[in-house]
Amino acid sequence: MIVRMVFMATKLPQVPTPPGLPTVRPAPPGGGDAVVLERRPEKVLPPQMYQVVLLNDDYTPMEFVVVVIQEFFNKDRETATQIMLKIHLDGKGVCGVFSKDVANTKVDQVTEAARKNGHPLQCVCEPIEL
Ligand code: TYC
Repeated sequence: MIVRMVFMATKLPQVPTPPGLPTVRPAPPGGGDAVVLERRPEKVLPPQMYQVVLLNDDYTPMEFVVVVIQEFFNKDRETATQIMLKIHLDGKGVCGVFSKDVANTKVDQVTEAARKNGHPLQCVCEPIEL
């Protein structure tokens, strides 16, 4: 005698629905085979961005800071000088805003250039408030 087992799905597959697409739910009692499509609101946030900041100190030459800002943050000489003077007067200044990876790379590049040249210049990145 051949026994044949037949399996039938009794539940809808529980697959997470991407944001913005309707969620498929089983019909309410008495609804037969019908399904209910439920719209979920779109909630995609923009990526967190980071500002790269230079800190003032008493030893790094102004000229070196201006060149760093020009070379690593693609600013013209005039803008770089204004940013350097702001840092010198206020203690810190933003040189650019980037995604997390790019911001961390800028910090590493600036720090390496400063140490190679014997300067204590500090460069950090901070998440931007949304
Ligand atoms: N304060 C430094 C000086 O007088 C210049 C300086 C500016 C250093 C900006 C660091 O991030 C800095 N030589």
